[in-house]
Amino acid sequence: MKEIKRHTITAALPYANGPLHIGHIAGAYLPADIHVRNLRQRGKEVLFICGSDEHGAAITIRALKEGTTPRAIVDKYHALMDRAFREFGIRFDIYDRTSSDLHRETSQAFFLKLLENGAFSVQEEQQYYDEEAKQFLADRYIMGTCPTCGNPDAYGDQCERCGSALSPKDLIDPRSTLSGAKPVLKPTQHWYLRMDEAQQWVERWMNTGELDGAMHHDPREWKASVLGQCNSWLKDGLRPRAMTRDLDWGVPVPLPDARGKVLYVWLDAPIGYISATKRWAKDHNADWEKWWKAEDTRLIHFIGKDNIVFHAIIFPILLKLHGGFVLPQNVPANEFLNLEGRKISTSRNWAVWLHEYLERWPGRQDELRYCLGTILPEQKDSEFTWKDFQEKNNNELVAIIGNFVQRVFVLCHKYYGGRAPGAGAATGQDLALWSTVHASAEEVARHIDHFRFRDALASAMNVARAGNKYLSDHEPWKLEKTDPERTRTILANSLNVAAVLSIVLEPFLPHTAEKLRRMLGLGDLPWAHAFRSDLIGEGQELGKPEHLFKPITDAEIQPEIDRLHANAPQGQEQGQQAAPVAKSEHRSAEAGGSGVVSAKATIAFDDFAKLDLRVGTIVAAERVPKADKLLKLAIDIGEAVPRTVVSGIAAHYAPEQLAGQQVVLVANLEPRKMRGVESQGMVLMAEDAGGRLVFVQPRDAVGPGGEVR
Ligand code: B3M
Ligand code: ZN
Repeated sequence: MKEIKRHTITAALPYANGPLHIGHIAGAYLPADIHVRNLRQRGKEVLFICGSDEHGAAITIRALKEGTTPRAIVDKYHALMDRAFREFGIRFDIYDRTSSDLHRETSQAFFLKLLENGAFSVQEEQQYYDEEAKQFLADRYIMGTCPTCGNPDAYGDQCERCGSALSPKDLIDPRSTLSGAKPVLKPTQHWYLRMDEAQQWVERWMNTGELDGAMHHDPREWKASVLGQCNSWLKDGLRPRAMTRDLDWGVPVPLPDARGKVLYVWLDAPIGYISATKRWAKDHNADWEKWWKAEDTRLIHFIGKDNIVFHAIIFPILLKLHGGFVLPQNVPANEFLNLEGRKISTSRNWAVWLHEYLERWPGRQDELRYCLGTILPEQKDSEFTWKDFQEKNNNELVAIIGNFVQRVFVLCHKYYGGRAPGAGAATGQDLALWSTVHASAEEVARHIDHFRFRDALASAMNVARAGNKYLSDHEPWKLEKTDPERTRTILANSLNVAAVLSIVLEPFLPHTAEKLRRMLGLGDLPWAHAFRSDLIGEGQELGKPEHLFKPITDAEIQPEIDRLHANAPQGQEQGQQAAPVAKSEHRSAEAGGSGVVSAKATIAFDDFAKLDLRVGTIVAAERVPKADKLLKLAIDIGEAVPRTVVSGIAAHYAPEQLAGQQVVLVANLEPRKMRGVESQGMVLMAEDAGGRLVFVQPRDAVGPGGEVR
């Protein structure tokens, strides 16, 4: 692997169809900002890229719902997010947007190069068309009766009542959500990315780090959760994926025979990182290409877990098929942040919106940065509560950092007129102090390099803990009377610990670090200075003591908790856990939601007890003619004749893969005809964040007919 000369750091482009919430910040943006700030402290060449993702069906649907235009929606939320990021201290080099002309040109040129390189196969398919609205209908624009549970308002891609993955053609009595008319099937063609042809090299690259015969990266540095999700996709086999859509909002497909078609949002959005770089380079009269094409560039994508396969499989395939681009050295995706015991849900307003926090807690960005920094969902989902926010502010920020700095400054003003004292000869305790402080600074850097930002923040706090303990152990406020000389040394050391603290806090609490530097009369210091103990010279004039943090009272925090519950819709106000269901809203990756698990009304145990759930074994499977998402399964549940079940899994499994697969069957569901086949039950499937369906099955084999309860 070549010596790295520069770092291109991207953070997922948030959909411009709603405001940012703390889940977005903990998922991708705060980790990225910490990483970038520390790289800059170390003098590295860094470009930090982000922007609004302004295409995709979610935005057009929201515009329809609000009776406005996609342009009005994206303009509103792009401005809101840009301002919120800036105020919160997420310091991108550029926060761009994908509805720009430069992005359109960049994406279209990228598409044409892919076409030229043979990256696509063109496939014709029958798709629903609304003759009144005169447009083809994306899945979410079609509603109808769910073939599985009879829900009359199922969507073309999913039934939200029973969770079935559907395709528009499975719906009974489909209707267009645009005009209400019955849509007709018309032929349409789409350009499919030949992902299947990339299977081999992606597998090797992902698991050995090898690319084109050379070591590209060390896969041991990738998170197990990221490798796990990618490998489960690879195990199923990469399949061609449509890279164009029949939509009128997006980047037009630059081909004469593709009128009315746009690039699939997950094709154009990642290219948004490149067009943003070009925009930045134009504005700074710089070269954009070295940030994406030079082999000594390190590319890192910060994202949430519902974006993994798009950044670790699909975008690398696009970059490689285009040619000339570097591939990501790492994709350190975070898991999800929950809120007060429930999944954050934009649709249910169960969120702490960043712009609202900034309005209600002015000047207290770092209190939220700190609390989120201590609960980043790096290895598993984590939880934000307002009580925890209050306690961490009071017991850590105020009691450790605030207390330490305040005492040093008050004493230096009291004894030395606000000027730094000089240190005398160091004792063993002084040396022990500095060894702890410098070791903690070393740990901060090491943890950051491994994307362990929670640990890095804890190590940075250890610098303040060490200073606080040193003061408490030596009690200079008493010692001054009997040993002024020793007191001078203690306070000189303490001031210099505060100076090191201003360096190690910078990546996490930049507003506090800046205040501290101002109080100490320091400018920006390079990272290397964190390993010194002489940053504040004798006689240096000190700023006035400032309270870096204020305690938060119950009276201040309770309204936040009340507001959250007041905004939660009926059925959730008791704060009970939303009923966990197998399907996560994987559409967040496409529809700009927030990766929530759809919550359902609470049911009585007796309702559940009516279900007859049985373990079964698939003994035969075949496709259902003219239904590209349905398979007909023969499932043995210990009865004389295997059950016939029609299941919407054809896009996820080939029939020949399924013989012997154990499943859980809802065995007492009313039989239902689907495409002329009577289905005698339903197979339970779980959907992962990447949208893949996996079988719910017993961990160990269970004989057919085994009851599930
Ligand atoms: N907007 C998905 C999301 O907001 C998508 C990320 C694009 S990054 C190129 O979750
Ligand atoms: Zn249904």
